[in-house]
Amino acid sequence: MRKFGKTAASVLALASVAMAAPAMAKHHENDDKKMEETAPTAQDAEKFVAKAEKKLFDYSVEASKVYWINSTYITQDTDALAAAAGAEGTELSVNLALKAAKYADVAGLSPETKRKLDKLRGGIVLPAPTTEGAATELNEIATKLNSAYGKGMGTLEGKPINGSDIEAAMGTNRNPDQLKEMWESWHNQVGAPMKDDYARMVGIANEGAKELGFKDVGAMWRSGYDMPADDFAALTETLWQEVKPLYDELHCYTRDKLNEKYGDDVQPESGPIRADLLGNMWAQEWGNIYEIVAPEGAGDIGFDVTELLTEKDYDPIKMVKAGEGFFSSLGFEPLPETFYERSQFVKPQDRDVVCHASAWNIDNVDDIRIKMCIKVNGDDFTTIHHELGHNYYQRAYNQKSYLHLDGANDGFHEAIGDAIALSMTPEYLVQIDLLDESQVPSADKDIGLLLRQAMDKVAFLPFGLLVDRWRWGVFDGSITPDTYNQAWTDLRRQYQGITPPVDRPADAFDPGAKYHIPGNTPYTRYFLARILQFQFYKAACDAAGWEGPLHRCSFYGNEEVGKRLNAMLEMGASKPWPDALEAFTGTREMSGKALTEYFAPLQGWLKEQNKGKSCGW
Ligand code: X8Z
Ligand code: ZN
Repeated sequence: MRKFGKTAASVLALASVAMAAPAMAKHHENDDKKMEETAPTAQDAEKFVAKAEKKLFDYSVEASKVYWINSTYITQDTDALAAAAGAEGTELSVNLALKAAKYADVAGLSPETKRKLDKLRGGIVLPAPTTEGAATELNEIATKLNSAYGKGMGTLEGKPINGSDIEAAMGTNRNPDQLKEMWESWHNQVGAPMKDDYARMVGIANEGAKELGFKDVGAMWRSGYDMPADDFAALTETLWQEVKPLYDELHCYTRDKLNEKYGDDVQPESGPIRADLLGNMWAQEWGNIYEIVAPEGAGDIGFDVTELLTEKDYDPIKMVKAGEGFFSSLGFEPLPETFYERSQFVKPQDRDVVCHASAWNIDNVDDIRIKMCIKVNGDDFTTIHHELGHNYYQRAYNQKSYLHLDGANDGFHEAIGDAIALSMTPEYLVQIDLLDESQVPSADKDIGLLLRQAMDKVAFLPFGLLVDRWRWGVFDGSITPDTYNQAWTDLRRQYQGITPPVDRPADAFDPGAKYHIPGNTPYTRYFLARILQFQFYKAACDAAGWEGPLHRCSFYGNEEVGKRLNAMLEMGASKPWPDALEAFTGTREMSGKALTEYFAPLQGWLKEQNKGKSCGW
């Protein structure tokens, strides 16, 4: 089932789990006896893995359907069904993880079996301890939090406004009082009520992680990257330091423009940026306020994707078809009919759903779907490509065995569609008839094009990092319920240089207002993806023989690139991620170099603009 960007169900990183029927329980007992009587052999381990994969596969197909229904029709009943399916899955996956640990040191294991045992042991997003009732309580809380987010409302001018509408309004509204109202109401109404449940959930999951031999859940999450967990944490820091100078320049320049527009009372000249002014509820991507920062002349890029979509009468389906068209141009098979029949493209009017976008693989074969509440705007056009990247990845590796039905690491899975979307250059928009040839910005607008991209891509980097810096702290106990909110606000200030538009009350729980916290979706994957997508894009452009400035490259229609990409995708999780990276890019290192190279002309320009200003916060 593996859902990307999904939730409640995401209690298992292993999409699946359970099936505990009595016959099977008996079988486990026999296995256990055997292990006690005679030392297990490598062959026993292989047999165990094969059986585990079958159980997980079967469970995942059933559970995915339950989760799908819950996410697209939130009621008490579907919550109960999802929590029950989740509990079954937790029990199955924990049971298998405990057994996998016993096989880990068996002599003569093949690298493949060893790798699968590691995945069984470490691949659970939220484990529960084997204590009676723990899996049930954990899943009831996780389902409740996920659904609470789906049902969440804020206010605008005193009137209720739902999640997808408020998200879009934060992108277009320029009235600082209304922005503040939306920001504050969303954080108070959605986040705050979750705090106690969240704390309880963390306690249970940590107990589960300890039973499986991990220090805490965060250590378990960090163990999934083909390297020691501490090295992985260090790697994320190294990557951040590579790109931080670029972020700092962008922050300085943007703050200045906001100060010019709104004045000192709304956005002071120094210090952090007010979080609600950046065109996004979480200040995670700033592209929506491009018009505020666009430099005269060079910044006048002459088009805006939202406007183009509207002018050309795009509707949600037409947007999805355009996304599919890109993949088809690379030689990928068309999406199955069932994709169009079964996906949720727009928000149903008559019921609560989880609007946060996700990509689903229901049957681990070809029943792939997206779940979105698409609006006709540039953000959702990009998100469609992002989600389709997940679906094409899922389909490319569907021949693999269950424990290899995944990305090389989770950052890869998040990066594929984004790498495609980087190829949506003005020239590409002409090719698909969204833009007229006469509107293609000339080379003297390059800074504008780069700045527009940086507002989304570079601005995201510190946010991508801090969400799990916060969660790692929560799981290791250095952040406690008393300090949940202050620690979140402090990290937002430290990494992003932003500040809430209003003082936060003592009972606030602002992290809960970001989907992935109640949805229990690990977030470091998006930080990695922001870096990796530039590595993928550059490799694709090199393979296409592109010689101009990197940001003008589009590999649309290049089947050679498609073949190479597919070679990486079809590996799934069968090899350590450096092997997959090497297959497509020729390097075994994740590195910020491709990203900084892409933005190099902009970085020089920003430095120039910021001369004499006191940057930082
Ligand atoms: O959650 C997502 C996707 C689903 S996997 C829409 N993203 C992150 C977010 O929205 O916070 C994509 C970019 C970052
Ligand atoms: Zn995603």
